[in-house]
Amino acid sequence: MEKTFLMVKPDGVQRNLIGEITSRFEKKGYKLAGAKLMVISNSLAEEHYGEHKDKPFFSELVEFITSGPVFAMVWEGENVIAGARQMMGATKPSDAAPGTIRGDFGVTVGKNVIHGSDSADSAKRELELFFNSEEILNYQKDNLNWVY
Ligand code: RTP
Ligand code: MG
Repeated sequence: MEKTFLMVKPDGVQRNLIGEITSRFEKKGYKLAGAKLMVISNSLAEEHYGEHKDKPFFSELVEFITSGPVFAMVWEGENVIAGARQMMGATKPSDAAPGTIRGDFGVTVGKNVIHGSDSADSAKRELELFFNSEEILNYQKDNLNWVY
């Protein structure tokens, strides 16, 4: 089954949104396969956001994402990579539709509450960066028979 990497950013953790956000993905019918509260090191942040290293906001982005705990998660489901991106909403909260996470909880682009992998390649890369294979669990959830 497809997997993606999602992360409640430091602003979402501070604003008590871990429960709200995980609840949305659970209710959708995706399966949580791994999760941890962690502080991202500078080198991990620079690697994770490497595609943006030449952008003017890069240093601000690294500073923000390392500024406090994040809640890193592995979610599993059919088309979960694209589906989770839809549930997150547009990068800029001002463009994000109501009903999406960024649309409902974000105000500025710099503090937009959640990260999600944007393609199969980035999901694979980011999952390997953040999780060991033992931290990604393979287990049965019988209620998923009512999703699929
Ligand atoms: P993310 O990687 O965090 O899930 O966000 P995304 O795919 O929706 O957006 P991306 O283009 O990958 O940008 C990564 C993060 O950089 C910050 N950003 N700031 N100041 C700016 O114009 C600007 N543009 C992007 C955002 O926090 C964005 O989530
Ligand atoms: Mg991105």
